[in-house]
Amino acid sequence: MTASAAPALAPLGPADTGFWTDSLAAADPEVYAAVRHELARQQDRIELIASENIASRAVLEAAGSVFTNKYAEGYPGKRYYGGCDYADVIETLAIERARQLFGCAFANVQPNSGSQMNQAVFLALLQPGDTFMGLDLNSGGHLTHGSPVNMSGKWFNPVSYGVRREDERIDMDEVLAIAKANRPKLIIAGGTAYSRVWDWEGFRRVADEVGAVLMVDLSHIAGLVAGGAHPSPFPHAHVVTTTTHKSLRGPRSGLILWDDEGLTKPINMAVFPGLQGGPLMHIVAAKAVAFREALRPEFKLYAHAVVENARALAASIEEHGLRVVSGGTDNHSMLVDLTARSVTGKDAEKALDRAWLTTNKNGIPFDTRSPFVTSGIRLGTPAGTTRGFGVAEFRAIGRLIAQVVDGVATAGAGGEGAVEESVRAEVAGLCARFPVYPGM
Ligand code: DSN
Repeated sequence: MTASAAPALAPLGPADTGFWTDSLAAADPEVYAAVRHELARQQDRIELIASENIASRAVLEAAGSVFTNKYAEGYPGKRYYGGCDYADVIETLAIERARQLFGCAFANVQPNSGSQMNQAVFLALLQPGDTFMGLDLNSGGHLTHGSPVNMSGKWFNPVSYGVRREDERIDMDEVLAIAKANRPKLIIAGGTAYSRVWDWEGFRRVADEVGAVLMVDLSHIAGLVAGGAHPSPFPHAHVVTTTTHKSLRGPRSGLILWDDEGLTKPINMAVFPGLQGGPLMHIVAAKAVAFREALRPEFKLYAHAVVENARALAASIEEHGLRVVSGGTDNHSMLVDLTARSVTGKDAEKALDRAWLTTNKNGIPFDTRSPFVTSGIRLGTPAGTTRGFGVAEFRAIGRLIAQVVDGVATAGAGGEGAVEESVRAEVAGLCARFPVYPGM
């Protein structure tokens, strides 16, 4: 195209474009509309996905702050960019608060996500091809703990432990036997769908027995540990990774914690420059805010309420005839086995969605169905507890879930419209009584 044929462009500049002044609504009505709809979805439906929560307005504000604009490669006091004064302030606050919250000596607050925090530990402590152990995905593990489709399973040599068939709990004797047979360099404890108390001390004994590093992926239960509602992995774990947006109720992100100074250089070097470039400083700011919130005494009450509510939900589900894997829960989450109802996780998730109960289909231990179909659903109480639901509300939610699932069992995948409509009305009533982001 010749210069003379170029279309006339409006001059770029604040006065003409509204660059500095336009709200999202004015600048981009389509994205704005989707954000409003998402807000309404969170306000009007009950969130039961065990890995989700409802962050405070302060966390959202920090995550949407001008730190979005800042490059701060490096670490506080040692950056590769100028102008990092305030980036240093927030990163130092986040580190100090994380250390205080989890009672450990060191923290790296830069991992952008759960996957990257785990990759960073692998990069710091393993060589490609090294053997490591993790909980099998089908027993409640995580993709990054050795799934064959994940980098952890492609570039390393994963060996899995599972749960016992009889009681669907981890068998520490089996963990020891597998470790002895395979001599892993690293053992991961922690998962995404295991609802019982983790025996950190037992895992450390196994790790010591075979000379392995013990890594705890605390993601799901970090908030419970921070609030004293689940035993802490310290001093047993050599390194702890955790996302910050699940029971911890912060922004979507990752965090690495450890005690031994000898791990500091390898871990920090692995996060930057090994794996990541500039940290997301707006998210680091939001992490600092979330950690401050979690240090408050109210957070202990929250963490204990999450567990009490999960127990009430599990009991209600069982009273209404559905089976909870392992017979109950000690934490924030549970798997519901739908096999006896001949309902798949996929159909149940869809029916519950129609009734405004948001869940996810999930494989159960020894599931014979594919991960896209599954025989179960996973439920969690962190988000509902944040909005103020207590035992009575979660008992009611257990009844509503059973009604919807029974509708699918009776009428097929399409469910029973009338049942789903009446459940939706009850959900609307509960949501109205416990508002989320009022006035937003
Ligand atoms: N996808 C998350 C979960 O739902 O548990 C874990 O990364």
